[in-house]
Amino acid sequence: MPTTEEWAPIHGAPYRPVPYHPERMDPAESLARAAELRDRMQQRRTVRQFATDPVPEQVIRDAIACAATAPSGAHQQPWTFALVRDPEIRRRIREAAEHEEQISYDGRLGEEWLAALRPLGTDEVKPHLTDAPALIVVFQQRYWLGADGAKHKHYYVDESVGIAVGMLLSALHLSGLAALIHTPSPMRFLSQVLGRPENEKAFAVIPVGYPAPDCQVPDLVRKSLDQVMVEI
Ligand code: IYR
Repeated sequence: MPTTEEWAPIHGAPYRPVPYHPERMDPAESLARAAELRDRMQQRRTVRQFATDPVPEQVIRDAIACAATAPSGAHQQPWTFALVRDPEIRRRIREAAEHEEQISYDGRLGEEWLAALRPLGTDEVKPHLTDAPALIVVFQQRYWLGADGAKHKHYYVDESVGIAVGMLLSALHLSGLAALIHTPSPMRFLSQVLGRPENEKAFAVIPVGYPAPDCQVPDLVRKSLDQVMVEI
């Protein structure tokens, strides 16, 4: 488990700012880039049917590096991204996830939740966990351990990890890879299967790969800009 020295050189240190002067982008270029990013992000779809083809591993590493630039509460960076490629470990994750999902879809979720999921076509069978060539299991670090073994709180952990995962999904998509946020519930088995320390709690399992040749997605419509934005 990380100690003060290993991860938190700024903890308790005085404020010592450094200059930050990024070159200002020409507004015309800003406009063009924003429009292009908007259109490319509009094409992102959550994929549940993956090809088993391998993906360039460095793309995944770079996407995780992008995610790890996310802002976080008190800059504590309370995340761990476990990259899982081993087929046997993926098989065990699938087995445990499908066990929990079976109970969920058999009634644990409740009628209202099941009705909300119906148009998405999800069920307890999770082939993506073994078909996709890689899984990124994201853990949130609820606290950190000081050199003396004392537990220290992390701040805004849900928000910080949520932002990092958003950046991860964007980076993967813009690098040409498909992904899925999978949240089997409860997720405790992930800590056991992956041997993670007790300060870490699983946040999501993200299969990453290429869509299968016969991949299908639900026919969803996104809210328009004026449905999601208010100008005040
Ligand atoms: N975790 C389950 C159920 C599920 C819940 C929501 I909210 C979704 O948007 C999709 C699925 C599953 O992974 O099937």
